[in-house]
Amino acid sequence: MRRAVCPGSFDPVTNGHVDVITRAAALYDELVVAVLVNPGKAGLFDVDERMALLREATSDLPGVSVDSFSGLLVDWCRAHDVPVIVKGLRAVGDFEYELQMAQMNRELAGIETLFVPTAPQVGHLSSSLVKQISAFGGDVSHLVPPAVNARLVARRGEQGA
Ligand code: COD
Repeated sequence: MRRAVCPGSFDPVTNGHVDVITRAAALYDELVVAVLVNPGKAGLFDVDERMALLREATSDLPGVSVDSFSGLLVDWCRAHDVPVIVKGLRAVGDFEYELQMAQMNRELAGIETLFVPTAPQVGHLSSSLVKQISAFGGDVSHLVPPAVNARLVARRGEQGA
């Protein structure tokens, strides 16, 4: 059984994340999408909501499940017997930091990292840009899964924007 994890903040999940998850899911029998619980950084959506949106966005992908983790990713990998981390690579800027983390995660626990190069049509996408555009009333429906777009629009309404 080949198993891997796609970790991230996913605040919220974008079409760029879905692309990487979809392609990783085709390579492994089981793929866990793991959301970082970061007590030092409040996101727009809490972890339960991020997980619910991820479940909705990946519901048609066989072998994909959603979990959360706190602390070191390699500790989660060891505890769940998952030997591979899959990351998406957007630009050279991503690469330097991602390479450093990949090397450190291998040194810490022998966990390998597989990089999936972004699809050109979603390479410019990030959760932060999506949140910024949406906060100022821009349309992000073509950048995120439908449930995420609905939540972002509802959030804007709740905040009276
Ligand atoms: N196209 C392709 N890939 C994309 C796109 C896109 N448009 N957008 C995002 N991605 C990829 C990212 O490259 C990343 O691989 C993944 O999707 C998740 O992205 P984010 O932005 O939601 O998540 P990050 O980058 O904030 O997540 C960072 C981690 C949580 C993975 C990392 O900080 C971590 O592992 N933290 C736990 C502590 C730890 O173990 N640290 C490492 C010590 S060596």
